[in-house]
Amino acid sequence: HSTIYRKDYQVPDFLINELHLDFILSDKDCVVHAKTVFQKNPDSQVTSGDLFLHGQGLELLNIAVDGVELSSDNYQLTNDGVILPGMSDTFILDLSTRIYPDKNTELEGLYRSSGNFCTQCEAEGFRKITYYLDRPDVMARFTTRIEASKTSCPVLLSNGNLVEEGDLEEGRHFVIWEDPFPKPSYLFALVAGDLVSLNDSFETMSGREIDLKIFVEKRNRNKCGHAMTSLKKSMQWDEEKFGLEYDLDMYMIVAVDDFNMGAMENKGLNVFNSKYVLASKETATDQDYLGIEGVIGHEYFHNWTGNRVTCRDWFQLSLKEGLTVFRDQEFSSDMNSRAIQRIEDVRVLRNFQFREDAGPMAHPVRPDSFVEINNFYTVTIYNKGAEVIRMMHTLLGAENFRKGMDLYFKRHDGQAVTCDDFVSAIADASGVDLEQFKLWHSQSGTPELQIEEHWNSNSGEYRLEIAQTCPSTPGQLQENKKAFHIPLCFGLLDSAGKDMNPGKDVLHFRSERESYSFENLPEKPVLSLLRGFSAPVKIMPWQDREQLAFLMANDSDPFNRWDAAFRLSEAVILEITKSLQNGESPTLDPLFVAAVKRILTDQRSDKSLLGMALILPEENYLAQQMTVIDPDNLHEGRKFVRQELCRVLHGEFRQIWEENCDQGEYKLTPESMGKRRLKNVCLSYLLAGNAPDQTDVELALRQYYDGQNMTDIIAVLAAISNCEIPERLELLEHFYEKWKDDVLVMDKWLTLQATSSLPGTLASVQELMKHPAFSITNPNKVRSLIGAFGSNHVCFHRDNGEGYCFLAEQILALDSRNPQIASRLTTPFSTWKRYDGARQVLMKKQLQRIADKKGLSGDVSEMVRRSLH
Ligand code: BAL
Ligand code: ZN
Repeated sequence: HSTIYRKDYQVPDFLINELHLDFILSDKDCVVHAKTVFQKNPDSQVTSGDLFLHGQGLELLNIAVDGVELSSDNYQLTNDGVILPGMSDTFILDLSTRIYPDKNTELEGLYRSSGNFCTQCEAEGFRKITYYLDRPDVMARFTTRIEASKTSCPVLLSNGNLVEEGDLEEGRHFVIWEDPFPKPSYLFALVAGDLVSLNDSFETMSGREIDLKIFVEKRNRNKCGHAMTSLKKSMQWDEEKFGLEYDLDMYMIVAVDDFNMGAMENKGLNVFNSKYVLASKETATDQDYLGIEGVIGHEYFHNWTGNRVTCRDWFQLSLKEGLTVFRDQEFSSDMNSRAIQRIEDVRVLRNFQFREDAGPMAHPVRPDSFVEINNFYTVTIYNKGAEVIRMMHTLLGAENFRKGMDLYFKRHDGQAVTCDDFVSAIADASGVDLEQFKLWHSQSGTPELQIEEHWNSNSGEYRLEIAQTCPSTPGQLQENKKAFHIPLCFGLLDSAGKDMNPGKDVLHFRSERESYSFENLPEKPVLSLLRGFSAPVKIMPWQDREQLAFLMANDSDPFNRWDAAFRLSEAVILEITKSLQNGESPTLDPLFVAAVKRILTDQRSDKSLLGMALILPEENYLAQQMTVIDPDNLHEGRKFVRQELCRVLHGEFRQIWEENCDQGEYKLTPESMGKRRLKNVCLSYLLAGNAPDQTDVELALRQYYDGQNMTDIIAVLAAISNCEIPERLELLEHFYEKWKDDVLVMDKWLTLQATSSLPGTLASVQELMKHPAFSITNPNKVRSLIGAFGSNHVCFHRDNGEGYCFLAEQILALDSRNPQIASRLTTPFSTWKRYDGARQVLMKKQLQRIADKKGLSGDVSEMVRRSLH
């Protein structure tokens, strides 16, 4: 498995104008004819005329150049493609290959899901369909003919517009699709099967009528309404916010159950994991509804940021992913609650991206090298990439940012470009200097800020000293890193909680150390720093608990009110954990209890925000804050805090639950979702103990059995899942019987059991591996059971090492079947050096065991080798 470097990029030697594909589908195989029109790239320096085409796992049937069939001495097959020597400047290549979609377990290329044919080509799946220049900077016009049996595949779809269809002999039929927009091969898609569609239409801002179709299996037809509504909202939003209109006559979405990713933005024909399409209030939670809206938006927004303007090479992946995540976050903020969206996005960043940045997989938003590109569809490329775009938005302001986007499309429509091209367009349109800012693309790691405050009560001068450092990351030493340009949104609060500095609210922090003075202040301010989380940085704790409690109650920035609660909880839990480690009996800080009580008695604020403020930081996050991670005491510490809060504030939790328990009709408004969130957080506190009050258990059972929507029902199961009481199994059994035929609901059932903190969890996960509700061939099931167990901090890290052994076994078993999914499962091992010596030995042993497997995939090999290095 070799490493590919960004610095080695070379333009392609040949370009492709047109590609005519013909798929002959049958139950046993698929024959693919590809007619490709090549021309020498005038920009290429290479003169030999040798052409290399990518190809993997293909059975080559024949190959002809300009109509003349080649004998096998005229080309050379290699492990990863074919070499055609001495080609002329223009020629037509005719290729036939045979592939076996039924045997494709990797779910990359052409495969079958529930009997239906579908494709996944990003990043390098097209080479599993035919020999081709499978790289994003080769953009061609595709025509796709598909033929298949009318009974098993009544629906035949590909990119673009349908231009012809008809019947053939022996019960077969064909279609021809033409995509007028040149595209890279990773955006190709084909779907063939027995599907029904929900149809609708959208009138664009220029008055064009677009047909919208969502294809699903017949039984799911009544669960597509929310996806369709989300699609129309996305189309409208992109017109209003960015002036971007849809460009084909039809927009199609297909939902399949077996999918490695969340969804895929193929031109005009998105293929989705059914998890991000199907919803009804009985089967989907509020979170699911929001997830669907976000992902539908994300794939739709790719039509401009990704498809019309694409990436030059895969090192530039964040060009389209960071930007498109930023766009979907903004869309969701406009559709729902901006503050809640921001909090959720920052939780993902802190829990997962900061952890990635601190471990062996740390890489810049624009990486310099990789072995397997599939390993680089990461939280860094996506979510930190989005933060980088968000910072540019902050630095420029909305109006200038829009000008920058307009210039980007004007310059680069129809091209394959780089992250630098994007920054240049933004800088040129706004006149803002972004040279230093570009370090966010090239330097990996999370910057750390140190804060010092100085107050002179005589002169009324408040001085803020800020220093930045960025720890060493693979290939980048701390001492060689340069200072980032960090936009710091902030406020200074007076003792009544009012902002003292309205107007001046962004500090441009650009050197290693800077000092900012504020004069003539009537009193010492309380600093609200990094409002809205204006940069993806870590601030070393510097405020005392009184200040945090004050910010929780008073900050005008809702994100920072929540963040103050988060930081206060973090400090409290880590302190309790330390006292447990020292064998002391812990006590809960009354200041913290009072702050939580204030939340519970706050009648004015947004309920969703109050609910959010009550959710304690996750163990996986808190672990990252410890010098040597101690999973057991951390778990006990966090549990102690929850139980103590429940004991001291029991009446308050009960009251809030009661006030919000009767909801009436299920609505997806921020208010309704907020009520459910607050009520269900309170429920989780009521059941925080191993053996909760029987009256609280009864109240939970009432919510479960009377529940009219999945949000409320799952909340009960989640809350009870850590209690050692018979009702836990009673509900799990009841839930299974009720929902066993719904695969997506069964995913939730698996996850509830895999994430329980009870000691028998690993044993029940092992039992569930044999259960009919589980299937090792389905990525959602693997993520829901095995992946969820890997994120169960206390159970995965049990000191007997059985969790490690189990996960390693599953990775090894999955490696040959589906390397992408196997590779994702390695994440919990990546932080092994952060644990105590005994656990390090146990984890390292399992990593080594995986690394030693003969024929290990490049995907898994890259992950374990980086970890072991
Ligand atoms: N491009 C892969 C799936 C997505 O990010 O939309
Ligand atoms: Zn994307």
